[in-house]
Amino acid sequence: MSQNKHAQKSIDPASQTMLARAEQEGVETAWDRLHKQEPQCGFGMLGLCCRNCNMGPCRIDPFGDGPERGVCGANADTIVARNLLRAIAAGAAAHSDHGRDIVEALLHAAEGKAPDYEIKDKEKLAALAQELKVPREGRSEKEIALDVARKALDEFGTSKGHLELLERAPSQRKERWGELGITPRGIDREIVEIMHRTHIGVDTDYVNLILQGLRAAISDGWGGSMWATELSDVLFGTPEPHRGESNLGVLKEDEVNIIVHGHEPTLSEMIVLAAKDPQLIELARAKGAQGINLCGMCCTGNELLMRHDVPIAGNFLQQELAIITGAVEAMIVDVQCIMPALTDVAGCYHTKIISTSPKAKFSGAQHVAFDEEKALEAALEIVRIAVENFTYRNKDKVFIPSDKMEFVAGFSTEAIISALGGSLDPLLDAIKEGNIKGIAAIVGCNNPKIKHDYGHVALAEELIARDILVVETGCAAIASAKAGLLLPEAAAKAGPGLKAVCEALQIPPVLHMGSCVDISRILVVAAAVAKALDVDISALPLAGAAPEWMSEKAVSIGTYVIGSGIFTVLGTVPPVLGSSNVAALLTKGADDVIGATFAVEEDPLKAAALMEEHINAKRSGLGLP
Ligand code: BF8
Repeated sequence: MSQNKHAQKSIDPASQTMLARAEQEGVETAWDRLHKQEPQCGFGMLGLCCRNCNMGPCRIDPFGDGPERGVCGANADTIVARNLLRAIAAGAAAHSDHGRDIVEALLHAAEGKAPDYEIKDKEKLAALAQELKVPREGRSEKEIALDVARKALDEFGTSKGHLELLERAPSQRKERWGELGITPRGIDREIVEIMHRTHIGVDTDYVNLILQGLRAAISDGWGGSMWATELSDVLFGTPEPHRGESNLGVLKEDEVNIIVHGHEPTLSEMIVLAAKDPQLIELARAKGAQGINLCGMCCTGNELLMRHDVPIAGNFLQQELAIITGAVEAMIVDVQCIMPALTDVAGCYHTKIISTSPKAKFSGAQHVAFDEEKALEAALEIVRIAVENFTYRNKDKVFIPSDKMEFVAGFSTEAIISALGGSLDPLLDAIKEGNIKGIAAIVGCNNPKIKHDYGHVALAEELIARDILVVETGCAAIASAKAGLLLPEAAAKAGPGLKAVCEALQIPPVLHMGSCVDISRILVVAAAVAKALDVDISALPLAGAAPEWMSEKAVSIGTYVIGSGIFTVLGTVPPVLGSSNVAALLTKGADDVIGATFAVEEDPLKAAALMEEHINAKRSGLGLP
C-alpha cells in the first residue's frame, strides 16, 4: 500500500497507514474535507467578516477597493477584535464549563448524591482547604469537601470581585492585572461581558475589547481550567509518573476495543471501573473476545493515562482513523473535539458512537445519559453495549497498524517537585547554571493545515537539543508520546546540559503534564518559580507554543498564557491579519502592556529559534549566563 502521499499529511506511521486504508475503503477524513473547502474564505481567514447582527453579514475589503466599514460603521479593527473576543469567550466557556462539572461532581459526592465518586487525594483536599481558608479542625472529610466545592462553585459568579486562585500568581503579575483593570471578577461574568461588548453597538475600541479578552482568558487559565485540574486530582488522584503505550497499535485484534474520547474524567473514570467488571469480561469471552481493551483518545485519553494504566490510541486527527481499523466496538464520547463526522465514518463499520452528555448529542449516535447519581450503572450499560457489539465485528475489515510506542507520563506539579527531591530548587539551580536554558510549553491541537504531529515533534526535538526543557499537554503531548520523546531514553536527543539533568533525575526531556485544562499546572509551576526568584512571570526564561492549534479553547489558552506574561508562538495563523492595528497590538504592543506577545511561525525549527532567543533575552534580564 503506497503511503508516500500520506507522508505529506502526517509524520506518524500509523496515521499514514490508516490514511492509505481510508482511501482504499473510500472513507472520507478531515484531510479530504479540508481539500474540498479550499480555497478557504479570505474574509474569514483575515477575521474581516461580521455576522453579529442582521444588517449584515458584512465584510471589509482588505485591499481598500471595497467597503471599509460594515452597515453599522464598524471598521476592520473593531470587527477583527470582536471576532477574536468571541473565540476567546467560547474557549474559556468550554474549559470553564468542564471545570464546573468537576466542581459539581465533588459537591454531589460530598452531599452523598454521587455515591460512585470518592475523594482519592485527601492530602490535596486538605491543602486546598487550607488555601481557601476552609476550617478543618474537628470536621469530617465530607464537610470539608462540601465547603471546598461550594467555594469553587462561587468562583463562577462570585460577588467578591476577584478569583481566589489568582492569589497563586506572583504579586508583580497581580499588580499588573490590577493596573490594567483586567483582574477577573468571576468566570461566567467575563464570558458574558464579552458577549455583551461584542453585540451590535457596544464596545468598538479594539484595545478596550482586547483587554476584556485578556480578562476572560485569565479567568479560564487561573479559574475554570485550574479548578478542573485541582478538583480532578482531589476526586481521581494526583498523577504520578508511570509507563504506558500510545498510538493505534494499542488496539487489539482479539479483544473488545473501547475508546473513550472527549474531555471529562467524570465519565472516563467510571468507564475504567466498568471495563474491569468481571461479568462484562466474562460476557466478552462468551462473545469470542479475549477481554476488554479500554483506550483513550484526545484529552480524556490524557486524563486517563495520567492516572491509570490505560493506553492512548491517538490525538485529534486520529479519531476517524481509529474507527477505520474496523476493530473498535464503541467510541464513547462526552464533550469537545469530537468530530461530527464520526457517525458517518462509524456507519461504514460496526462501531457504535455512544454520546453521554446532554450538552453534546450527535445525529446517528446512540445516546446513553451519563448521570452522576448512577454513574457506575450508566458506565456498565455503556460497556455492555460495546461488548455485545463485538458479535457484529467484520473480521475481514479489521486492519490495525502495528505502530505503538511506550511513554512515561503523569508529571503533575506535585510529581515534578517529588522527582526533584521535594523542592523546585534543583530545577532553579539547573536554570541558573545554564544546564537548562529555560522551559518551553508546547500545547494544543492537530490541524490538517499542518502536517500532523510534525509541528509538535519537530519543535520539541529542536528545543531539547537546545537545552530547553519541554513541558506538554493535550494533543501535543500525545504527539510526543507516539514519537518516543516522553521516555527517559529520549534524553539522548537533548543537548548536553539537559541530557545530564534528565539522566540524573531519570526523567524524560519532554514532560507530559496532562490534558488541556492542565495547562493550569504549568501556570502553577511558573508562578512558584517566579515567587522563588521574586520576579514577575514575564521575567522568567519561559516560552509557550501551539504549533498545530485549531480550537477556540486554544485561542483562550494562548491569550491567558500571554496574559500571564509568557511569550507564545502560534504555528497556524489566527484570523486577525485583517486589522494591522490588532495584529501589531498582539505581536508587539502587548509587551509593554502585559509583558508578553504572540508570534506566528509555521516552521517549527524557526519557532524554536524564536523561543530560544526569547529565553536567552530573559536570562540576560535576570543576570544569568
Ligand atoms: O482540549 S489539544 S484538539 S483534545 S482542544 Fe482538542 Fe486541541 Fe486536542 Fe484537548 Ni485541547
